[in-house]
Amino acid sequence: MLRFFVGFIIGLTFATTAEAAVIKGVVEGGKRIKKAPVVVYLAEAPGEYQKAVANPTLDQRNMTFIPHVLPIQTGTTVDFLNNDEVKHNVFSPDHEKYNLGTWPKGAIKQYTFTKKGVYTQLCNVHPEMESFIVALDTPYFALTDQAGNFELQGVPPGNYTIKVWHEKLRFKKQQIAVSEKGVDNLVFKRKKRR
Ligand SMILES: [Cu+2]
Repeated sequence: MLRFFVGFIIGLTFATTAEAAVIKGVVEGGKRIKKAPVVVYLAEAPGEYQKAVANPTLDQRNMTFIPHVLPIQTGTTVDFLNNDEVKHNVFSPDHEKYNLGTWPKGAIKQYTFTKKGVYTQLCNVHPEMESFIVALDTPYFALTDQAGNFELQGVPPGNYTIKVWHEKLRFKKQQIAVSEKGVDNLVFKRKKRR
């Protein structure tokens, strides 16, 4: 009985590890990716996954939104924090559109993103301020580093459409088969202009 039980536990542990593959690759976007990172994500994935527990923060500091690109899972509430001595505003002209108002240093406003899509973040006090919140249907997304490298972790094996979002550049989506061993060296190339 004990042996059976130990075997069962080992089996469970193995099953858990086997369910989490890693997808690694690079987005070839050159210098533009240094300035603005790329979001790499699985458009759809089966099963139920946990919602994000902690609220990510979109900071307003030194007259800039930080981070410049914030990928989130739909259902996530984002904290908008003003860290500057001046008042900032936050509004988005995209999708259901919102204007969270204008508030002073140290104050936080919140918004919950229920629909997928790209939401441009703007400040009506400082027109040069701009950033992007990218709301996605799955928790499987990652930002590239400055060289364009990315790593999607905890992906269950299966067949997926993997996509890339950048504020200026366009890339071809890809169909991939993910095994327990994961995927290495996935390369995204820019779409050719017509
Ligand atoms: Cu501002």
